[in-house]
Amino acid sequence: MTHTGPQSAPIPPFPADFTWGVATSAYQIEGAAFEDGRGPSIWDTYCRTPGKVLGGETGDVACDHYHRWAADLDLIQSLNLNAYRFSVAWPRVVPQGRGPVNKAGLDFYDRLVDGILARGMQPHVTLYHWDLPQALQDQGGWANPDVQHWFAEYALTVYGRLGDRVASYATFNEPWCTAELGYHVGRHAPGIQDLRTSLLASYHIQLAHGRAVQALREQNTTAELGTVLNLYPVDAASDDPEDEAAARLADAKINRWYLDPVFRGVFPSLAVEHYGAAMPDVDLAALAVARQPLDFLGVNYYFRQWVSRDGVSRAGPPTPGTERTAMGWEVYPEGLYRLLTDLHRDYPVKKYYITENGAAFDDQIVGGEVRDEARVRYLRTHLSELRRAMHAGVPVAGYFAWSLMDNFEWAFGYSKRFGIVHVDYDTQQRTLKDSAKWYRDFVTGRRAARPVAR
Ligand code: IFM
Repeated sequence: MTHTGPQSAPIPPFPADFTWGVATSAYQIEGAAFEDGRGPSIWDTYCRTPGKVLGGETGDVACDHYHRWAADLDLIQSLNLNAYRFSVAWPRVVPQGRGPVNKAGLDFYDRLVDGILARGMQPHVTLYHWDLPQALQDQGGWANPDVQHWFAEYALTVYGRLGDRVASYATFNEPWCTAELGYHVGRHAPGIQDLRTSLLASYHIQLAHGRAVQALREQNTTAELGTVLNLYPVDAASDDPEDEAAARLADAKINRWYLDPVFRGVFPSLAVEHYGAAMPDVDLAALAVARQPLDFLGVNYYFRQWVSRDGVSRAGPPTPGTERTAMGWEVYPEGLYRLLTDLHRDYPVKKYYITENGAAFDDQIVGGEVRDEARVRYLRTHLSELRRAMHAGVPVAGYFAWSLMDNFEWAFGYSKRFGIVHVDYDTQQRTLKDSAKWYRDFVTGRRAARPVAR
C-alpha cells in the first residue's frame, strides 16, 4: 500500500499547551481482581461464563498494573507525555456498588494521582469504563432506575478523595458499548440480549451522566467535567436511497443516540420512531437532566461505519487495498477530520479531547524490538488529520493514544494488542514498540514545559 499525498507531508505544529497522553482502563490493566477488598464486577462474572471470552481469559492479573503502577507511570513519563487517562474501578472503591467505601481502593487511586502529578503529568479520570459492581447488576444494573443515583453517589465518593488534583472527570466511556454490546448483543458483560432492556440501560446511563455532572458541579470543582463517546463518520455504501436511509438511521442509533441527550436533552426522533414498540415506557422529558453544561467532549475514534441496507460494517469499503487492523477495522484517518468538523458544526463544545485513538496489529517481538510500522503510520496519519481539523477551527485540546500498553481486549481476551508498549504476559515485561518511540519523538519538542504539579 502506498502512502503519498498530504498524509505524508510534515504535520504543522500543535499548540504548545496541547495535552499529549496515553489512555487505559481499570479492568483492562489493573489485575489484582480480588485484592485489598475489591468487589466482583460484571466482567469477573462474564469472563467466568463459558464461551464468552476468547480462551476463557480474565482480567484477574491483566498487566498487574495495580502493583506495577509506579513503573508504568515512569514509562509514560519517559515518553515525554504530559497526561495520563485512566479509569477508576467502581467495585474497587465501593465493592457492593453502594454503601461501604473501600479505603484501600481509594488509597490506590490517591497514590496513582499523586504519582502522575509528581511526574509532571495531568491525571484524566474516567468514572465508568464498563466494570459495574456485580452486586448492582444483581439488582438490574443499568436497567434499574436507581442506578442514576448510585452512580452520582459513587462519583461524589471518587471526587471526595481525588478532588481537584484531577484535571478532568469523564462520567462514562463509550456508553453505546455498555448498552448495545452489554444488554442487546450480549457480546460484553453482563451478556444480556434484549433490545428493550438495552434501550432502558442507555436511558438510565444518560440520567446517570446528568446527575453525576450536577453533583460534581455542586462541589464547585475546578476539574473539567465531560463524557467520552465512541463516534464515527457514517457512509452509505452506495447512493441507492435505501443504503442512504440505512446510513442515516445508523448515525441516529450509534452517534446521535448518545450526543443528542447530552447536548439537547432528547433522543433523536428518527431512532425513537424506528424503535417504536421496543421503546421502554419511560419519561422522555426526564432526559433533560442529561443536558448539563460540559467543559469537554471526549471523542474516541477508530473507524467509520460503512452502511448498506444489509447492515453496518466496520471493515469499510470492499475496495482492494483498503487497509485494516487486526480487529478487521478499516484504517481511515480522514474520518477523524470529517468526524470532528461535523461534530463541531452540530454539537459545538468549547473543548474536545481525542480520548482514544489507536489500532491492534499482530505485533511480534523480535530481539527485543517491535517493528510496528503499521501503527506508526496509523498514529501519524491520524495526528495529521487531527491537526487539519484543528486548523479548520475545531478546538481540540489533547490527544490520548489507545493504549499505553497491550491489555485485556474484552471478549477478545489478550489476543489483540493495542499498546504502543508491548507486554509479555508471562513475565510482565514492558517493551517500547517502535510506535511508542515514534510518539515520544513526535511529542518531544511539540509540548510545553511540564506543568507545575497542582
Ligand atoms: O479497548 C477498547 C477500550 O476499552 C474502549 N475503546 C475501544 C478500545 C479498543 O477496542
